[in-house]
Amino acid sequence: MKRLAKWRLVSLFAMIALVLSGCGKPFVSTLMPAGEVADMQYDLMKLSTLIMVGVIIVVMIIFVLVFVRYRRKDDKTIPKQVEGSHKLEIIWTVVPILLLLILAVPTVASTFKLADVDQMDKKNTKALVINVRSHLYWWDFEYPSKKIVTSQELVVPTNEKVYFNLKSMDVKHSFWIPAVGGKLDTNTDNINKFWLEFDDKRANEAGNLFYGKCAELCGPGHALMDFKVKAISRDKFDAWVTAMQDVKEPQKATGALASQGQEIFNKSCIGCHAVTPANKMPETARIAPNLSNFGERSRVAAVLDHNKKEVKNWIKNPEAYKPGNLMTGKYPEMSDEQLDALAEYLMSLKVQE
Ligand code: HEC
Ligand SMILES: [Cu+2]
Repeated sequence: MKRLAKWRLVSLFAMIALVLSGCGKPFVSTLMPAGEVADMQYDLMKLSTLIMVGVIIVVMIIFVLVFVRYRRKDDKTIPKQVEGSHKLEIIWTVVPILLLLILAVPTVASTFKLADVDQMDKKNTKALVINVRSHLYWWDFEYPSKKIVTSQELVVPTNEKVYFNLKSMDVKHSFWIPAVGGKLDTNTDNINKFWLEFDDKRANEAGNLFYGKCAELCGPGHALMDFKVKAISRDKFDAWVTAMQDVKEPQKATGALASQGQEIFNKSCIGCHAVTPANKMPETARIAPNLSNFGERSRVAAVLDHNKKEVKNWIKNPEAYKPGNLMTGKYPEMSDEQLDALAEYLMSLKVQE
Protein backbone atom coordinates (compact mmCIF):
# COMPACT_ATOMS: atom_id res chain seq x y z
CA MET A 1 0.00 0.00 0.00
CA LYS A 2 2.73 2.37 1.06
CA ARG A 3 4.79 1.49 -1.97
CA LEU A 4 1.81 2.23 -4.21
CA ALA A 5 1.40 5.68 -2.65
CA LYS A 6 5.06 6.35 -3.26
CA TRP A 7 4.76 5.39 -6.92
CA ARG A 8 1.74 7.62 -7.30
CA LEU A 9 3.75 10.50 -5.96
CA VAL A 10 6.66 9.74 -8.26
CA SER A 11 4.43 9.50 -11.32
CA LEU A 12 2.67 12.72 -10.34
CA PHE A 13 6.00 14.55 -10.23
CA ALA A 14 7.04 12.95 -13.50
CA MET A 15 3.83 14.21 -15.10
CA ILE A 16 4.28 17.72 -13.72
CA ALA A 17 7.85 17.74 -15.03
CA LEU A 18 6.60 16.63 -18.43
CA VAL A 19 3.90 19.30 -18.53
CA LEU A 20 6.26 22.03 -17.34
CA SER A 21 8.85 21.04 -19.93
CA GLY A 22 6.33 22.32 -22.49
CA CYS A 23 6.83 25.82 -21.10
CA GLY A 24 10.37 26.11 -22.45
CA LYS A 25 9.40 27.81 -25.69
CA PRO A 26 11.23 30.94 -26.82
CA PHE A 27 8.00 32.82 -27.57
CA VAL A 28 6.56 32.48 -24.08
CA SER A 29 9.20 31.38 -21.56
CA THR A 30 10.41 33.67 -18.80
CA LEU A 31 13.40 31.35 -18.55
CA MET A 32 14.46 32.22 -22.11
CA PRO A 33 14.79 36.00 -21.72
CA ALA A 34 14.34 37.90 -24.96
CA GLY A 35 15.49 41.42 -24.19
CA GLU A 36 17.25 43.71 -21.74
CA VAL A 37 14.39 43.83 -19.22
CA ALA A 38 13.87 40.07 -19.30
CA ASP A 39 17.62 39.58 -18.90
CA MET A 40 17.72 41.77 -15.80
CA GLN A 41 14.72 40.03 -14.28
CA TYR A 42 16.16 36.61 -15.08
CA ASP A 43 19.50 37.52 -13.47
CA LEU A 44 17.68 38.55 -10.29
CA MET A 45 15.77 35.27 -10.30
CA LYS A 46 19.00 33.32 -10.69
CA LEU A 47 20.73 35.26 -7.93
CA SER A 48 17.92 34.81 -5.41
CA THR A 49 17.51 31.11 -6.29
CA LEU A 50 21.25 30.60 -5.89
CA ILE A 51 21.24 32.23 -2.45
CA MET A 52 18.20 30.22 -1.33
CA VAL A 53 19.64 26.94 -2.54
CA GLY A 54 22.97 27.78 -0.87
CA VAL A 55 21.21 28.39 2.46
CA ILE A 56 19.25 25.14 2.16
CA ILE A 57 22.39 23.12 1.39
CA VAL A 58 24.39 24.58 4.31
CA VAL A 59 21.50 24.10 6.76
CA MET A 60 20.88 20.54 5.58
CA ILE A 61 24.56 19.60 5.93
CA ILE A 62 24.74 20.99 9.50
CA PHE A 63 21.42 19.32 10.33
CA VAL A 64 22.54 15.89 9.16
CA LEU A 65 25.99 16.21 10.79
CA VAL A 66 24.47 17.14 14.16
CA PHE A 67 21.85 14.43 13.84
CA VAL A 68 24.43 11.73 13.26
CA ARG A 69 27.24 13.00 15.48
CA TYR A 70 25.22 13.82 18.60
CA ARG A 71 22.64 11.08 18.51
CA ARG A 72 22.15 9.61 22.03
CA LYS A 73 22.10 5.90 22.59
CA ASP A 74 22.18 4.63 26.20
CA ASP A 75 23.62 7.75 27.73
CA LYS A 76 21.19 9.12 30.38
CA THR A 77 23.34 12.02 31.66
CA ILE A 78 22.03 15.55 31.20
CA PRO A 79 24.37 17.49 28.87
CA LYS A 80 26.05 20.71 29.92
CA GLN A 81 23.48 23.53 29.78
CA VAL A 82 24.59 26.51 27.69
CA GLU A 83 22.69 29.81 27.73
CA GLY A 84 23.48 31.79 24.63
CA SER A 85 26.63 31.90 22.60
CA HIS A 86 27.89 35.25 21.41
CA LYS A 87 29.88 33.66 18.64
CA LEU A 88 26.96 31.69 17.21
CA GLU A 89 24.47 34.52 17.54
CA ILE A 90 26.76 36.91 15.73
CA ILE A 91 27.26 34.36 12.95
CA TRP A 92 23.57 33.74 12.39
CA THR A 93 22.77 37.43 12.45
CA VAL A 94 25.58 38.67 10.25
CA VAL A 95 25.40 35.96 7.58
CA PRO A 96 21.71 36.60 6.70
CA ILE A 97 22.34 40.35 6.70
CA LEU A 98 25.15 39.86 4.22
CA LEU A 99 23.00 37.59 2.07
CA LEU A 100 20.17 40.13 2.06
CA LEU A 101 22.60 42.88 1.08
CA ILE A 102 23.89 40.79 -1.81
CA LEU A 103 20.27 40.41 -2.92
CA ALA A 104 19.17 43.98 -2.20
CA VAL A 105 21.85 45.96 -4.01
CA PRO A 106 21.26 44.57 -7.53
CA THR A 107 17.49 44.41 -6.93
CA VAL A 108 17.21 48.09 -6.02
CA ALA A 109 19.57 49.09 -8.83
CA SER A 110 17.54 47.10 -11.40
CA THR A 111 14.26 48.45 -10.05
CA PHE A 112 15.34 52.01 -10.75
CA LYS A 113 16.71 51.10 -14.16
CA LEU A 114 13.49 49.33 -15.13
CA ALA A 115 11.42 52.30 -14.01
CA ASP A 116 13.47 54.87 -15.90
CA VAL A 117 11.05 56.43 -18.37
CA ASP A 118 12.61 59.90 -18.61
CA GLN A 119 13.09 59.50 -22.37
CA MET A 120 9.39 59.09 -23.10
CA ASP A 121 8.39 62.25 -21.25
CA LYS A 122 10.91 64.49 -22.99
CA LYS A 123 9.51 66.97 -25.48
CA ASN A 124 9.97 65.89 -29.11
CA THR A 125 11.29 62.57 -27.96
CA LYS A 126 12.56 60.22 -30.64
CA ALA A 127 11.68 57.19 -28.52
CA LEU A 128 8.79 55.03 -29.66
CA VAL A 129 5.85 55.39 -27.27
CA ILE A 130 2.83 53.08 -27.37
CA ASN A 131 -0.40 53.66 -25.47
CA VAL A 132 -1.86 50.35 -24.34
CA ARG A 133 -5.52 50.11 -23.40
CA SER A 134 -6.89 46.95 -21.85
CA HIS A 135 -10.54 45.97 -22.12
CA LEU A 136 -12.59 42.93 -21.09
CA TYR A 137 -11.04 40.81 -22.82
CA TRP A 138 -8.93 42.37 -25.52
CA TRP A 139 -6.06 44.81 -26.08
CA ASP A 140 -5.81 48.07 -27.99
CA PHE A 141 -2.50 49.63 -29.08
CA GLU A 142 -2.16 53.26 -30.11
CA TYR A 143 0.99 54.81 -31.60
CA PRO A 144 0.41 58.49 -30.86
CA SER A 145 3.39 59.80 -32.83
CA LYS A 146 2.39 57.76 -35.88
CA LYS A 147 -1.32 58.46 -35.52
CA ILE A 148 -2.35 54.84 -35.88
CA VAL A 149 -4.23 52.32 -33.78
CA THR A 150 -4.24 48.56 -33.89
CA SER A 151 -5.66 45.83 -31.69
CA GLN A 152 -4.79 42.37 -30.42
CA GLU A 153 -1.40 42.30 -32.13
CA LEU A 154 1.24 44.70 -30.94
CA VAL A 155 3.89 45.50 -33.53
CA VAL A 156 7.30 46.66 -32.29
CA PRO A 157 10.81 47.20 -33.66
CA THR A 158 13.59 45.04 -32.20
CA ASN A 159 16.81 46.12 -30.48
CA GLU A 160 15.57 49.47 -29.18
CA LYS A 161 13.73 50.66 -26.11
CA VAL A 162 9.97 50.80 -26.60
CA TYR A 163 8.03 52.83 -24.02
CA PHE A 164 4.52 52.03 -22.85
CA ASN A 165 1.66 53.99 -21.28
CA LEU A 166 -0.67 51.45 -19.73
CA LYS A 167 -4.31 52.12 -18.96
CA SER A 168 -7.45 50.09 -18.44
CA MET A 169 -10.89 51.01 -19.76
CA ASP A 170 -12.90 48.87 -17.31
CA VAL A 171 -11.33 46.73 -14.58
CA LYS A 172 -7.76 46.09 -13.52
CA HIS A 173 -5.74 43.99 -15.97
CA SER A 174 -2.02 43.39 -16.19
CA PHE A 175 0.23 43.67 -19.23
CA TRP A 176 2.70 40.79 -19.49
CA ILE A 177 4.92 39.49 -22.27
CA PRO A 178 6.48 36.54 -20.42
CA ALA A 179 9.60 36.21 -22.56
CA VAL A 180 10.26 39.96 -22.70
CA GLY A 181 9.07 41.57 -19.48
CA GLY A 182 6.29 42.85 -17.28
CA LYS A 183 3.98 42.39 -15.55
CA LEU A 184 2.65 45.84 -14.97
CA ASP A 185 -0.93 46.56 -13.92
CA THR A 186 -3.23 48.53 -16.17
CA ASN A 187 -5.45 50.67 -13.94
CA THR A 188 -8.50 52.79 -14.61
CA ASP A 189 -7.49 55.92 -12.73
CA ASN A 190 -3.79 56.30 -13.46
CA ILE A 191 -1.32 55.56 -16.22
CA ASN A 192 1.53 53.16 -15.51
CA LYS A 193 4.67 53.57 -17.57
CA PHE A 194 7.57 51.32 -18.37
CA TRP A 195 9.82 50.21 -21.19
CA LEU A 196 10.77 46.95 -22.84
CA GLU A 197 13.40 45.93 -25.32
CA PHE A 198 12.89 43.09 -27.80
CA ASP A 199 16.01 41.16 -28.74
CA ASP A 200 16.44 40.59 -32.46
CA LYS A 201 17.99 37.13 -32.22
CA ARG A 202 15.48 35.83 -29.70
CA ALA A 203 12.64 37.28 -31.75
CA ASN A 204 13.87 35.28 -34.76
CA GLU A 205 13.95 32.11 -32.69
CA ALA A 206 10.41 32.84 -31.57
CA GLY A 207 9.22 33.20 -35.15
CA ASN A 208 8.98 36.99 -34.58
CA LEU A 209 5.84 36.41 -32.54
CA PHE A 210 5.91 36.62 -28.75
CA TYR A 211 2.91 35.70 -26.63
CA GLY A 212 1.34 38.30 -24.35
CA LYS A 213 -1.01 37.67 -21.47
CA CYS A 214 -3.29 39.38 -19.03
CA ALA A 215 -1.77 38.64 -15.63
CA GLU A 216 -4.52 39.94 -13.35
CA LEU A 217 -7.67 37.90 -12.77
CA CYS A 218 -10.32 40.08 -14.39
CA GLY A 219 -13.35 37.87 -15.06
CA PRO A 220 -14.50 34.63 -16.69
CA GLY A 221 -12.60 35.32 -19.93
CA HIS A 222 -9.35 36.24 -18.19
CA ALA A 223 -7.38 33.13 -19.17
CA LEU A 224 -8.22 33.86 -22.82
CA MET A 225 -7.22 37.52 -22.73
CA ASP A 226 -4.09 36.99 -24.82
CA PHE A 227 -2.33 39.15 -27.35
CA LYS A 228 0.55 38.63 -29.72
CA VAL A 229 3.66 40.72 -30.24
CA LYS A 230 5.15 40.99 -33.69
CA ALA A 231 8.77 41.95 -33.08
CA ILE A 232 10.41 42.92 -36.38
CA SER A 233 13.43 44.89 -37.53
CA ARG A 234 13.20 48.70 -37.57
CA ASP A 235 12.99 48.73 -41.40
CA LYS A 236 10.08 46.35 -41.46
CA PHE A 237 8.43 48.24 -38.62
CA ASP A 238 8.68 51.52 -40.51
CA ALA A 239 7.21 49.86 -43.59
CA TRP A 240 4.31 48.57 -41.52
CA VAL A 241 3.67 52.02 -40.05
CA THR A 242 3.64 53.59 -43.51
CA ALA A 243 1.26 50.93 -44.79
CA MET A 244 -1.07 51.55 -41.87
CA GLN A 245 -0.94 55.31 -42.36
CA ASP A 246 -1.74 54.90 -46.05
CA VAL A 247 -5.15 53.42 -45.28
CA LYS A 248 -7.28 56.53 -45.50
CA GLU A 249 -10.83 55.50 -46.17
CA PRO A 250 -12.33 52.15 -45.26
CA GLN A 251 -10.54 49.70 -47.52
CA LYS A 252 -12.44 48.85 -50.69
CA ALA A 253 -13.47 45.24 -50.66
CA THR A 254 -12.42 43.28 -53.74
CA GLY A 255 -14.78 40.71 -55.22
CA ALA A 256 -18.53 40.31 -55.01
CA LEU A 257 -18.58 38.19 -51.85
CA ALA A 258 -16.30 40.53 -49.89
CA SER A 259 -18.31 43.56 -51.03
CA GLN A 260 -21.45 41.89 -49.80
CA GLY A 261 -19.64 41.24 -46.52
CA GLN A 262 -18.61 44.87 -46.29
CA GLU A 263 -22.22 45.92 -46.71
CA ILE A 264 -23.35 43.67 -43.87
CA PHE A 265 -20.43 44.84 -41.76
CA ASN A 266 -21.28 48.50 -42.31
CA LYS A 267 -24.83 47.81 -41.17
CA SER A 268 -24.30 45.52 -38.17
CA CYS A 269 -20.76 45.75 -36.91
CA ILE A 270 -19.25 49.16 -37.58
CA GLY A 271 -21.00 50.62 -34.54
CA CYS A 272 -18.41 48.84 -32.40
CA HIS A 273 -15.55 47.95 -34.76
CA ALA A 274 -13.43 50.42 -36.72
CA VAL A 275 -11.78 49.35 -39.97
CA THR A 276 -9.48 52.35 -40.33
CA PRO A 277 -6.25 52.54 -38.36
CA ALA A 278 -6.25 56.32 -37.86
CA ASN A 279 -6.38 57.33 -34.21
CA LYS A 280 -8.49 60.43 -34.82
CA MET A 281 -11.61 58.32 -34.74
CA PRO A 282 -14.20 58.98 -32.05
CA GLU A 283 -13.96 57.06 -28.79
CA THR A 284 -17.14 55.20 -29.69
CA ALA A 285 -15.21 53.55 -32.53
CA ARG A 286 -12.81 52.10 -30.02
CA ILE A 287 -15.11 49.96 -27.91
CA ALA A 288 -14.15 46.84 -29.88
CA PRO A 289 -10.97 45.65 -31.61
CA ASN A 290 -9.81 47.70 -34.59
CA LEU A 291 -10.02 45.41 -37.60
CA SER A 292 -8.04 47.42 -40.22
CA ASN A 293 -5.44 44.68 -40.59
CA PHE A 294 -7.50 41.76 -39.37
CA GLY A 295 -6.50 39.64 -42.39
CA GLU A 296 -2.89 39.78 -41.17
CA ARG A 297 -3.55 38.58 -37.65
CA SER A 298 -2.40 35.19 -36.39
CA ARG A 299 -5.49 34.53 -34.27
CA VAL A 300 -9.20 35.32 -34.23
CA ALA A 301 -10.18 37.01 -30.95
CA ALA A 302 -6.70 36.12 -29.68
CA VAL A 303 -7.52 32.46 -29.12
CA LEU A 304 -8.96 30.84 -32.27
CA ASP A 305 -6.98 29.75 -35.31
CA HIS A 306 -6.89 32.41 -37.99
CA ASN A 307 -9.11 31.08 -40.76
CA LYS A 308 -12.54 31.75 -42.24
CA LYS A 309 -14.14 28.84 -40.43
CA GLU A 310 -13.15 30.18 -37.03
CA VAL A 311 -14.18 33.73 -37.99
CA LYS A 312 -17.66 32.39 -38.72
CA ASN A 313 -17.70 30.36 -35.51
CA TRP A 314 -16.76 33.45 -33.56
CA ILE A 315 -19.43 35.71 -35.10
CA LYS A 316 -22.07 33.01 -34.61
CA ASN A 317 -21.39 32.56 -30.92
CA PRO A 318 -18.59 34.56 -29.29
CA GLU A 319 -19.68 33.51 -25.82
CA ALA A 320 -18.80 29.89 -26.59
CA TYR A 321 -15.14 30.82 -27.13
CA LYS A 322 -14.58 33.60 -24.59
CA PRO A 323 -17.03 33.58 -21.70
CA GLY A 324 -18.22 37.01 -20.61
CA ASN A 325 -16.85 38.89 -23.63
CA LEU A 326 -18.67 42.03 -24.73
CA MET A 327 -19.58 41.10 -28.29
CA THR A 328 -22.53 39.05 -27.17
CA GLY A 329 -26.06 39.52 -28.53
CA LYS A 330 -25.94 43.11 -29.75
CA TYR A 331 -26.16 42.40 -33.48
CA PRO A 332 -28.59 40.33 -35.54
CA GLU A 333 -28.12 36.63 -36.08
CA MET A 334 -26.46 35.89 -39.41
CA SER A 335 -27.34 33.31 -42.03
CA ASP A 336 -24.64 31.03 -43.42
CA GLU A 337 -24.37 33.13 -46.59
CA GLN A 338 -24.00 36.30 -44.57
CA LEU A 339 -21.33 34.65 -42.42
CA ASP A 340 -19.44 33.54 -45.53
CA ALA A 341 -19.54 37.08 -46.87
CA LEU A 342 -18.43 38.59 -43.55
CA ALA A 343 -15.54 36.13 -43.22
CA GLU A 344 -14.45 36.82 -46.79
CA TYR A 345 -14.52 40.57 -46.15
CA LEU A 346 -12.72 40.45 -42.79
CA MET A 347 -9.97 38.16 -44.07
CA SER A 348 -9.40 40.56 -46.97
CA LEU A 349 -8.58 43.42 -44.59
CA LYS A 350 -4.82 43.71 -45.06
CA VAL A 351 -2.54 46.70 -45.17
CA GLN A 352 0.58 44.87 -46.33
CA GLU A 353 1.03 42.06 -48.75
C1 HEC B 1 -21.55 45.56 -29.17
C2 HEC B 1 -20.36 45.81 -29.89
C3 HEC B 1 -19.99 44.82 -30.98
C4 HEC B 1 -20.69 44.54 -32.13
C5 HEC B 1 -22.01 45.12 -32.60
C6 HEC B 1 -19.87 43.61 -32.86
N1 HEC B 1 -18.74 43.32 -32.16
FE1 HEC B 1 -17.21 42.10 -32.78
N2 HEC B 1 -16.28 42.37 -31.02
C7 HEC B 1 -16.73 43.17 -29.99
C8 HEC B 1 -15.83 43.06 -28.87
C9 HEC B 1 -15.95 43.78 -27.54
C10 HEC B 1 -14.83 42.15 -29.26
C11 HEC B 1 -13.65 41.67 -28.43
C12 HEC B 1 -14.03 40.39 -27.77
C13 HEC B 1 -12.92 39.86 -26.92
O1 HEC B 1 -11.92 39.40 -27.50
O2 HEC B 1 -13.06 39.89 -25.71
C14 HEC B 1 -15.14 41.76 -30.62
C15 HEC B 1 -14.35 40.88 -31.39
C16 HEC B 1 -14.57 40.59 -32.72
C17 HEC B 1 -13.68 39.84 -33.57
C18 HEC B 1 -12.29 39.34 -33.19
C19 HEC B 1 -11.37 40.50 -33.37
C20 HEC B 1 -9.90 40.23 -33.36
O3 HEC B 1 -9.18 41.21 -33.39
O4 HEC B 1 -9.46 39.09 -33.34
C21 HEC B 1 -14.26 39.78 -34.79
C22 HEC B 1 -13.69 39.10 -36.03
C23 HEC B 1 -15.52 40.46 -34.70
N3 HEC B 1 -15.67 40.95 -33.42
C24 HEC B 1 -16.41 40.59 -35.76
C25 HEC B 1 -17.64 41.23 -35.66
C26 HEC B 1 -18.61 41.24 -36.71
C27 HEC B 1 -18.44 40.64 -38.08
C28 HEC B 1 -19.67 41.94 -36.24
C29 HEC B 1 -20.98 42.23 -36.95
C30 HEC B 1 -21.73 41.09 -37.37
C31 HEC B 1 -19.36 42.36 -34.88
N4 HEC B 1 -18.13 41.90 -34.58
C32 HEC B 1 -20.22 43.11 -34.10
C33 HEC B 1 -17.83 43.99 -29.99
C34 HEC B 1 -18.79 44.03 -31.00
CU1 LIG C 1 -7.20 39.33 -16.92
